[in-house]
Amino acid sequence: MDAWYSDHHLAHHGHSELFGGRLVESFEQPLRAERVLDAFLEANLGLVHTPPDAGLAPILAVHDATYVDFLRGAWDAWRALGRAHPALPMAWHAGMGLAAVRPRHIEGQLGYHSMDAGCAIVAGTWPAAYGSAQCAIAAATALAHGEQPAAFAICRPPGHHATARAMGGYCYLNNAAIAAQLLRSLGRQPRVAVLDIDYHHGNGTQAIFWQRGDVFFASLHADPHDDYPYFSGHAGERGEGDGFGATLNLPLPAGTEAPEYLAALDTALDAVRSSGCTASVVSLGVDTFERDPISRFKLRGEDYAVIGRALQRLPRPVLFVFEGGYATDEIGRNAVAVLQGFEAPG
Ligand code: OKP
Ligand code: ZN
Repeated sequence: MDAWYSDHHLAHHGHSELFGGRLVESFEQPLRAERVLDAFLEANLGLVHTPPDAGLAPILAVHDATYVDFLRGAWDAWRALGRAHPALPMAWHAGMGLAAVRPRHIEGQLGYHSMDAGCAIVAGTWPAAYGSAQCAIAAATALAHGEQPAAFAICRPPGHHATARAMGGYCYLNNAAIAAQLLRSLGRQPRVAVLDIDYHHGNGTQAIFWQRGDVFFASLHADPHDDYPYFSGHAGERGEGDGFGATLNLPLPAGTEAPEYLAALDTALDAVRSSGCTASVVSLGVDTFERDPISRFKLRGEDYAVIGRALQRLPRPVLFVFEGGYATDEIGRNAVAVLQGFEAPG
């Protein structure tokens, strides 16, 4: 399978996050995508393409125009206050019990358009998020044209926490949702599955397709009672309206190891297979790894090829979209092991 990679992500760096009560250098680093690219090239799995610029239209098919305008202009508005350090939100409307009116001030807009203090904005953030989405768009376009049965979008920053109008959890644009939407429209797929195997619940993807029956969302993740994103991903969340039954959440406890993980993955794959989907997007996070610095599952390096093999059951074409994973020494190897397992003879 071929991969899509944009070096615009390199300019999104030097940002901090609020972590354990301290402002620390973000765990979400440029090195992450570099490691994944290196491992993909080393494994000789296929070509690496730079995505062409497909414009804003596929992004606006998922995200609100006001949110996209905010992302594009946030750094300049922040700079206009005389600030040269990264922008971070610090006030949110949760719990005020009022329909939030979008503030005029950039500080208010940062809170209005975010769910946490994990998404700093620097000069290179918009170009990086845009380039990351373009990787998913180009890979989905290649699949829609029937060129290949599978593709890999080496996205950075990641996307699955971003909703139609809010950033969060290092995510600005929801690359997986944009790709799924594009497969629906461009690829004329009647029903598309998004399988999210990042350690964290893909709240953004879930929210975007919550009321839609044409995109089936299944996710394996840390139980939100105990882990980020805390307010989304419980087993009882199943979608609404036309989307009722098209969301499947399989929360797992801290300390989860391969046997329980693979059993849950089988449950998710059974559901995807009976959902009538004819194409799949995998939100591929490898922060389920035992040595991941911010996560608490216990998967080992050798488990990732087994996961990839299990993913052979997904309806094709299959688009892998890179999400999380913070053990920089191993994320490349682990992510690529999933792809190798997927491509291994059945
Ligand atoms: C993004 B992705 C845990 C702090 C969590 C945000 C994590 C965002 C993960 N103590 N901070 O899903 O990998
Ligand atoms: Zn994650």
